Amino acid sequence: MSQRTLVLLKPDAVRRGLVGEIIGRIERKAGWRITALELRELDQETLEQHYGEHRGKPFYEPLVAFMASGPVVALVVEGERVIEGVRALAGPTDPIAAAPGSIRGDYGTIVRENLIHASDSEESAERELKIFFPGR
Ligand code: YYY
Ligand code: MG
Repeated sequence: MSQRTLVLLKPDAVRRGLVGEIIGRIERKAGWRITALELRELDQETLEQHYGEHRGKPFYEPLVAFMASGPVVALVVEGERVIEGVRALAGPTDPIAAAPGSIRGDYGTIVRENLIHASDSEESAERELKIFFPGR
């Protein structure tokens, strides 16, 4: 089942020079394709839409501030079961709990600075792709 997902390489990944490494892992999965890619800074409105489900939680304000602290790389990735697949490559939210071999497990220590966002369902992917790549 071919799908599309939104991936964000967060400001920590860009600052630490891990963009090539992370994109390389995605590219090497057989049959997946990057169909859009852009370095950009995220404004408050975009972040409020993107992370709206977390508004009111204790980590929300620092999360939004972190996501606005530098450029991110936004990608559209297409391919077989790519929504579940990129989530598996990323690993769970807490990088210390994430298994070695996953992106978060290999490079992260802090929950907020966990390197990568990936849509978590078909519904989220559709909603998030509209925010970041309207008209695609
Ligand atoms: O989908 P995923 O990114 O794995 O986690 P979410 O539960 O949707 O949280 C979004 C984002 O918020 C997470 O990637 C880091 C941050 N965060 C946090 O800073 N502290 C928490 N306790 C939970 C999440
Ligand atoms: Mg999430």
